[in-house]
Amino acid sequence: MTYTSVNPASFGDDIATFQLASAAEVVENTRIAHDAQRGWAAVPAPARGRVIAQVGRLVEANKEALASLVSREIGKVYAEALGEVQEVIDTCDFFLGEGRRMYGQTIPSEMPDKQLFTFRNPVGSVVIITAANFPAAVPSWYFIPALLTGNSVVWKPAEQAGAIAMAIAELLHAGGVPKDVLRVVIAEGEATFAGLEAALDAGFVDKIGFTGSTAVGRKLGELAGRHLQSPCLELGGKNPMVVMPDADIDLVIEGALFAGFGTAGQRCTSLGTLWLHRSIHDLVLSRYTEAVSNAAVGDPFADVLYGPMIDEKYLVGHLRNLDLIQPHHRVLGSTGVGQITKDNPRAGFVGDPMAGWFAHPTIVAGVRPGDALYENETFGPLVGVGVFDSLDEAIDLANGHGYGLSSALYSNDPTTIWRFREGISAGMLSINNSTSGAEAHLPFGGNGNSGNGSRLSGIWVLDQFTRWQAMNWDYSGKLQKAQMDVIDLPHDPDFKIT
Ligand code: UN1
Repeated sequence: MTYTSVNPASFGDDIATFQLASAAEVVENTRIAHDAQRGWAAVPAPARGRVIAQVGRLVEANKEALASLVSREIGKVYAEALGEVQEVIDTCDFFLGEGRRMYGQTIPSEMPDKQLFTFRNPVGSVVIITAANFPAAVPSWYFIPALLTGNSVVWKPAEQAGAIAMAIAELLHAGGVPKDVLRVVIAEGEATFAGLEAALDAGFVDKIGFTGSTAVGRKLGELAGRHLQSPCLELGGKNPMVVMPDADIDLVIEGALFAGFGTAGQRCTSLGTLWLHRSIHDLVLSRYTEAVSNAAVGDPFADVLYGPMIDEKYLVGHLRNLDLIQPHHRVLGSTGVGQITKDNPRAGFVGDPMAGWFAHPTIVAGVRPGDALYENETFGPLVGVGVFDSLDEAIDLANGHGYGLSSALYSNDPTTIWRFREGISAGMLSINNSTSGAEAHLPFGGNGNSGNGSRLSGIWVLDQFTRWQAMNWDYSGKLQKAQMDVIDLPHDPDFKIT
């Protein structure tokens, strides 16, 4: 079976055709990577760090080419695609030095002539499964630290982004990562799952990393759990943005526009619901509606807020979410709802709407708990708007759906900011900034329906791809027994100052 990825903004522009791997081929790839892992782990970590440095420089030298492939294959606006590639470079830059750190500790023993140590060991062979919306940056959050710490990697990218994955694999191999240590396998979900299950049974996989939907994350979590493994799961979000009466409204509009509709809302960090204090609700809603109505949508290589949906499947998902709109809601933000076509046009559209999978931006006002739109991630150009009266209520609304990835607060009051920080259940919060756009060296990840508490990026991801090993070294020449050969120095427990 083959799959052809097609430019979602320009039908007829076929990007690449791939042979889809069977479950058996998935297993075979994990076997090869598993067999190669020990050799890779034997390369000194600073030398692996140099490979990461070489990869970073190659990605930098190919930045425009890779970004334009990202724009062509998944329709991401070119300026954002450049940012996405920059995130790969930043990740390489962060980890190239980690090869010379990867610190362990020396710890005093409770006994004489004995010393204690810790070491970080690679977990082994890793399978990573990534989504189409961040086809370069998010995978690099996995494979760069995984490779640096001595793991081998089998990467299953989304098939919609297959050419991007192939290009990145070539850059990794050109940078010095051995071919058996980093393997790309393109397969459908079912074959991937079946292959992964068999590979785990065969002992070829030591860790699963997954970025994608909460539903698939649950299945992978169950599978990993049966093998006593803790996967790295980065799942959906219903990211709230809370606007207090003292907020800078210009900043709110700019932030909510980018957070809600940048990348056509197809980020796991995209704005889900904009919560407005009652005293400013009508003003902000009308200004937001105006900004969204006037935003340019269309050709991702033009100066637009967003381009097409990643592919037809994502557009269909968005159309299905529009069915969740209820009679008590108000729909705003465009000259139509649903797919942008000749007959359902978007004022000011840039390019030919019939050439791609484009969707109108949709604001749904009047969202409240109990609505399907309150509870479900929508992953498309749809933003809910709701109202609150107090900060405590806003925090409850922001947490109440059970997702906990990203969040934002617009306020300049320190007490409000600290109360929000303490109360919000999300793994990430932005103050006076978009819910999206996390920097590549802060811990990235969520809680509740958004993940199992694992964190990517920065020093925190090291705990995903290494395991602590504890060593004790006794050079006393006799068997000293911990907790039994206790050293008691003489003391006087009844002593009092007279
Ligand atoms: C994602 O959508 O899976 O914080 C990741 C951001 C990006 C990453 C998003 N740096 O919006």
